Amino acid sequence: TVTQVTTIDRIDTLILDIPTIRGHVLSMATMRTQAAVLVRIRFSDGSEGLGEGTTIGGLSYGPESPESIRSAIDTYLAPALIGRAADDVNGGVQLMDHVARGNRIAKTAVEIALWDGLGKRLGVSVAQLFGGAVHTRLPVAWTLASGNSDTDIAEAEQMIATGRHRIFKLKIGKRAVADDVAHVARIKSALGDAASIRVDVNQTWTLTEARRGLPALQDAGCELVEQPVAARYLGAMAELTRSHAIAVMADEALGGPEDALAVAAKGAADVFAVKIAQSGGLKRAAEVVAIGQAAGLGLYGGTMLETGLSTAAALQLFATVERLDWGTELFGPLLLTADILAQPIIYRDFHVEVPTGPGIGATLDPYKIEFYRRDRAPRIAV
Ligand code: MUC
Ligand code: MG
Repeated sequence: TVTQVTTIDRIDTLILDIPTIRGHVLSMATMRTQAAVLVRIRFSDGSEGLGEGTTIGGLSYGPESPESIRSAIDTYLAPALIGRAADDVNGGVQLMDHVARGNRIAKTAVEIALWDGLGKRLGVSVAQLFGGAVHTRLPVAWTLASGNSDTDIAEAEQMIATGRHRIFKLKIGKRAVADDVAHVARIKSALGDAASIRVDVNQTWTLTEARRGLPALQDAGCELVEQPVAARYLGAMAELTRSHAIAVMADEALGGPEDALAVAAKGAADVFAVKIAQSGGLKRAAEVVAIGQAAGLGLYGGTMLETGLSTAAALQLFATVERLDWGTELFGPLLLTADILAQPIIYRDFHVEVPTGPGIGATLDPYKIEFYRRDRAPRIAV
């Protein structure tokens, strides 16, 4: 008998534009919509795998845009993968690294679809493929970024009252350091011990500003500062990590395991914000986690503000991690006006639940995809 090897038959991509529930004011951009690149892989046995790649604020966050993610997949990654053995995810990841440098978000979207397909064919979750989940749910933070302190306080109070979130990340770095610190102090004193307050500067401060900012944030009751200075200033990050009790978290500095090793070796952070997309996929993110663990650093499950699809994928991996001391921020679907999953991710009791079911545990709502796809046909004939 001849056993037929299942192969990768087709890889399709599309971009969805989904409005956010409010303006999301970051130091580098204000988001009013999120663009998600969806990947669907069809395999020769009829099975399918889904993946997603997003960035933040178009090109303002990093070197990949939704359009570049899509074109890297369509033009380079997909043609290299078509016809290959479906189950050989590691071989596929290695091949993508061979045919394209960088382009981590594009690779992530494809890799997730490969894992999803493999899990579905085997009837197991992706967490199972990574050795098994050790958590069924994880703590989940919310980002306060309306641009207004009073609005942020009201939003946080509602989140606490409804049992949704009690960990808050404040986006700062747009205004003068003293103004930002005053904003953080106001929010912390309004919420008190009911909330954990952290900030993300998204690389905006100079070292001089950070030297003033960190102790002031600490005095205001803020527990952690994420990426206070530019990602490439590891020396500055190391000084800040060494000099202040407030935790310093690396985010943009972590483009995969090689960066993770450099940050750890230089003592340039107390905590890793592990993002599957920034790492270059689930496997690379697992390697970033391993380096953080080996270095004795804290871990945090980061987001690129994905829809439920890649949020589900991230949950599959983070569910396998022994300790995420700083929790997660996998709230992406909640920032969007529409959930594209047939069964939305569940947020309850200050936690996000790890989806069960084969693969990444997510199924799309076809009507939402049709509605939000960028290239949809006009609804009304003109
Ligand atoms: C970032 O830099 O961490 C994650 C949450 C959020 O609100 O924005 C992001 C990006
Ligand atoms: Mg960040």
